[in-house]
Amino acid sequence: MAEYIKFKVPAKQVSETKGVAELIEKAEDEGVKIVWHRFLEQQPQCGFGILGVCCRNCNMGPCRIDPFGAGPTKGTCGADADTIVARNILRMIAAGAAAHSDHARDIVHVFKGTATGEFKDYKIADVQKLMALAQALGVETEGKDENEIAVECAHILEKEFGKPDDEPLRLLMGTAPKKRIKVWEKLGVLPRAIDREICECMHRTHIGVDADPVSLILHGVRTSLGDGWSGSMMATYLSDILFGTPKPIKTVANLGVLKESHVNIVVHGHNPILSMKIVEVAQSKEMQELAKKYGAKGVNVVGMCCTGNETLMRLGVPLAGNFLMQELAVITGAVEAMIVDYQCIMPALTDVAGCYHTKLITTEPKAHIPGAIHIEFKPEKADEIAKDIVRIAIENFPHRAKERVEIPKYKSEVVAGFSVEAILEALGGTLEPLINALKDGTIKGIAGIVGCNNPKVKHNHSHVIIARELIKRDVLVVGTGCWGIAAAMDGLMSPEAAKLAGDGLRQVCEALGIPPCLHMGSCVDCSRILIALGALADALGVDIPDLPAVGSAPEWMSEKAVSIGTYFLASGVFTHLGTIPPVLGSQKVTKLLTDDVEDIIGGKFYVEPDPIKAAETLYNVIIEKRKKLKWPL
Ligand code: SF4
Ligand code: MSK
Repeated sequence: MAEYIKFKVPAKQVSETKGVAELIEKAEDEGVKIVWHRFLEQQPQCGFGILGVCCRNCNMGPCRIDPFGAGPTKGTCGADADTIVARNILRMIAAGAAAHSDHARDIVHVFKGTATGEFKDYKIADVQKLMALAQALGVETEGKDENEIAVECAHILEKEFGKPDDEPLRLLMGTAPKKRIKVWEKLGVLPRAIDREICECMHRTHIGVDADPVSLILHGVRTSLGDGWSGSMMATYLSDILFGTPKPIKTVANLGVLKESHVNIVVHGHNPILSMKIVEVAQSKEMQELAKKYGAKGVNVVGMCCTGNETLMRLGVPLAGNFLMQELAVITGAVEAMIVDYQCIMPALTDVAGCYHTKLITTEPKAHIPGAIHIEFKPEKADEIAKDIVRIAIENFPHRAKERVEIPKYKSEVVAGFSVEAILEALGGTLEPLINALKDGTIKGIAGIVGCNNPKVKHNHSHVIIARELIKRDVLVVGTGCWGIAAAMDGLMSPEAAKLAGDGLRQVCEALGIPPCLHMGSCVDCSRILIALGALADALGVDIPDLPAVGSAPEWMSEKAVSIGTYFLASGVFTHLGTIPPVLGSQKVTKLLTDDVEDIIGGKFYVEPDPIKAAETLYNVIIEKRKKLKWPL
């Protein structure tokens, strides 16, 4: 139903990505509100919230602290700005770590059921990766078949969530570099169990428990480590075991991947368990033939956000866009069904889908959206459910209003699929060539760029500017999440983009036939970046903070990004944030996170909204690290 749009969006200015402006204009012409309109309606946003100084952790509140000291300096219970800001950040970390780790729990469930034979629609696709997992967990493999090994691994991983002892997480201990583990041990932040640390975040931030900002933030570090080195890590390992470890694969990205002649299905969310099945079923002869019966030329599945990254990395499924583009896909008028699992799915999608013929199908018991069709996913019936869903999409094709279809023509070539294993293979099976290129300065350093979109900043602008500026300076860029999609749509993930790199990086990329920006996967696959950094540090005999490596989340918005940023920092990485976190209401917390923490843990946050300045600083940090290693500049 058409809505009154009070504030028009300056469509040509809000995005770096081709095709976005024309669809925003289409939305306005058709009276459909999308994220940018709702964001404008929210202005001005609450200053207390922006500074992180509001608290509603109990019903004596809500309380807010006057940042200028003219009003109250303490909440009703006596909590000051430092306590409130630290508590709020800790709750963000808890939510982010919970999202990643609960995603992991779902995959452990399917992995275990596959190994025991309960879930017949899945199989162990990568035995080598299973063996690597067994080794990391200390599982004896001699004389056992792969299913026995998998069941043993699954039992250990299940316990990672809630084991009652104080032993550190097994997967972290088996994958993190020893030097890092020592630092965390000394600080007392080795995580014991994933759920326990998350639960303790909630306990500590309840009224009248932990009031010390340092102690609160340190527990945030502990919780985030449980996410990065165990929760997210196991999601990556198990997805690789079940669906194959990604290898370089060619495809295309941007809204132009939708096809006017086909039934279009968008898979959106984060978990690959159902989406991989949707792709498999949609490509079957049966479904392609059925589509023809309904007047289409076939079925076209495309990806959105991190579910899109998962199907991209392993099957080369084209990417339709990233976080801020989910509604735009529907606005093309060419999407028969959007199938969602969880995380980063805007509830507004039902309103937008209601303006077109698109069916929004939710599939997860923990993610319902009013107005959507809910078809609950069950791993024991994966193929059957996937078929039902694809059939609904096909049967919806005749309802498409052809005169309202407008698909932007843009799409860019992408080579994605750069797991650590794939990078090693491209290097000839050893890190040696990369280490030599780093040491002699052919490549100056490595930057991991990750994270979301945020309507507070120009869509995909900082993502691509920082990447372009860094590759120009011979910094190899790797990354995940919505950054990966932004870079893909900008053409930075095609081998031809090597010409945009400095001479050194260009030579390396051309010799190996790889792009200067490497797509490493979805949000949970930030764990791949951790593994790569750990392996490099070990090979050089140094610790991660010594490496000429930096991190950046230029347009982050989600609580998961707070957890990711924190475990990057805790892993010793200088980490840039391009949108401002809600900490400025406390000088103490701000200083702790952007300065003091570096001395104790090796990494810190650096906040800079300007992408050019940020890229310069990131490069300078790399140069400083090179100086300390006595490597040529
Ligand atoms: Fe206010 Fe303290 Fe309750 Fe927070 S916990 S709402 S600061 S009284
Ligand atoms: S999808 S968490 S908007 S990266 Fe992983 Fe994108 Fe951020 Fe969601």
